[in-house]
Amino acid sequence: MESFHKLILFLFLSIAGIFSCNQVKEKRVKPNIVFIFIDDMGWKDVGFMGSEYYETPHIDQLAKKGMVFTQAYANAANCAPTRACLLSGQYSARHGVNTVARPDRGDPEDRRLIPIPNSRTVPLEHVMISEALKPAGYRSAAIGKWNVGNSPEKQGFDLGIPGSGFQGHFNEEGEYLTDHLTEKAVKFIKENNPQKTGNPFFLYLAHYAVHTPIQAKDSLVQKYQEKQGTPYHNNSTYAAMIESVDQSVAKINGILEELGLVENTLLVFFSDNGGHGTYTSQKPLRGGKGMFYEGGIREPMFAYWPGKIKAGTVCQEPVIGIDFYPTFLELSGVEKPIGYVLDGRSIVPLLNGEKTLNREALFWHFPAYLQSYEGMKKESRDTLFRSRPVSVIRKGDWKLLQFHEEWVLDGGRENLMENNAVELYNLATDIGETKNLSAVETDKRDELLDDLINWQEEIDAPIPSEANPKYVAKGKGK
Ligand SMILES: [Ca+2]
Repeated sequence: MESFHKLILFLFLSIAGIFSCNQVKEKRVKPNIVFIFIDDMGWKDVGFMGSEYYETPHIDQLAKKGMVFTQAYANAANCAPTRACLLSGQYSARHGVNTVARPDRGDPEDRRLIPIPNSRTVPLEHVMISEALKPAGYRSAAIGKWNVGNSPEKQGFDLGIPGSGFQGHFNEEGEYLTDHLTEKAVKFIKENNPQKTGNPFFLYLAHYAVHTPIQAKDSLVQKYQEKQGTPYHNNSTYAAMIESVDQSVAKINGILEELGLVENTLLVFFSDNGGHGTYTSQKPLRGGKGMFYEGGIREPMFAYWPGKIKAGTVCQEPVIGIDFYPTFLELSGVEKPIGYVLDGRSIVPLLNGEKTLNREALFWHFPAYLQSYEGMKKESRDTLFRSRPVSVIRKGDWKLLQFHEEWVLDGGRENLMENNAVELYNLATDIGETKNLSAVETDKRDELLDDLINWQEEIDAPIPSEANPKYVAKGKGK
């Protein structure tokens, strides 16, 4: 009799075990995704990347309990294209959002080429990540800055909450935009708690911080006014803006903890381009927002998912904004939309502890002009522009920049030793891009150039090639 009871108990426990295992499995197949996207935050603008002035204790804590990426790249050096690429999973050449607003910034007399017309909108036929996640039942919200035309709702988000009613970072009631968006995000998480809805959620929280205008809450600014800055970080208002971002991350993680969701939620922290050179510095990287040197495109990033991503890990593999789309698809178990091209790679193997994706190369293409401004002139290629039309390849430790003005107008490949059309850097030994090796490492230069030109042809990247009749040769401000 006793053994019969034991048998029944054993069977009961087995069935319960199988059931609960399946539940765990089922849950893990479709994790919640929280993507926290900061605007214009530079590579060194957080404690976990080494700032000794800005204070980001909550961000640092999560970074430490997750995986830090030291070579995470934005797809562009400014807002709109980087967002368009990330949300569509495609390089700029496919959707045409190459820059912010006009492609012909700066003085017409200083531009040697006619830039490629820019699109301000990702066309609706491009399937954004929010749409692609729908078959897996995701409830999704885009909260904050959008910047890619149409509306989030037209691109598959269930909810879009812009930062309307704010002039700069405050509204008439004195509410601070970062706090406002955080509250909306917390509300979304509460209302879409999968334990109640049965559906996972995808939160795309795109802060307007720490973009200009540099404005912060007085209560935080004072603390930094009293604190000794460093040669590179010393703007008290900018520091206070960053601290508000830190508080936002703390609140988002706080609600996930309160609701018991952290173990089934991937939280990613990322920025859209380099920091603004007037207010912060990416040193030892060269340059900042608007440039295709590392300071303009390398971003602070961590991924946090307790129990899934090993705590205290650092990933040095280069990753890029277009990788999030296939990453989220893989985690949610959804197939890529039929016939849709994705240019990125899933970083799930990296999150699982693998060291490399064995990817051939990363690319950037910028067929436009971005004028310079005070604070950035020292580190750009010339003092008039942060960027002139340029294409870039990163392959292994090497990075090559191809400057289209010299390429198109000064004899291209045949004249490389004289025309200064390419720059080549070894990032392993020269992270600050100080030594142009294009005239020395000619084999490596040619290899990267071949790859870059092949890629341009494959993706049909539009190359500015028409000389600007308004151009006046008066030196390039070098
Ligand atoms: Ca930006």
